[in-house]
Amino acid sequence: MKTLFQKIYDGEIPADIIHRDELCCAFPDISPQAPTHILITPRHPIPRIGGATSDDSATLGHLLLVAAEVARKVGIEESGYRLVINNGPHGGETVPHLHVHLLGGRQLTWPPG
Ligand code: DGP
Repeated sequence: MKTLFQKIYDGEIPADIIHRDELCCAFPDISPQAPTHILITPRHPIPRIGGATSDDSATLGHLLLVAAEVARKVGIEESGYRLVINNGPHGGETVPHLHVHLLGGRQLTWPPG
């Protein structure tokens, strides 16, 4: 069965795709926590970063490079941004298909809540 984010990659659930390639896609989060809040997610589901293996190395590296490329594309490179991966219940993970949150467009605080 396809995950939610596989359905978005395949166009079965609508999203404004900002970037798509053979390994991943990027689209706005449905519940934005910042003026810019974009998810970058692999085409093939890795449930969470804690379950990734060395076979996923290239995909994981690619996700980070695409996140930086998308940040440039949407114009938050200069002002700054944050990349987040939530893992497990205490980490705030709600969708069990690995994704990188790209957050920006406002001053982000530290530590995160
Ligand atoms: P996390 O809590 O880290 O697992 O992040 C999951 C994110 O996915 C959450 O910020 C909301 C977002 N989300 C959930 N359902 C949808 C959807 O159908 N479309 C989009 N664009 N985002 C979704």
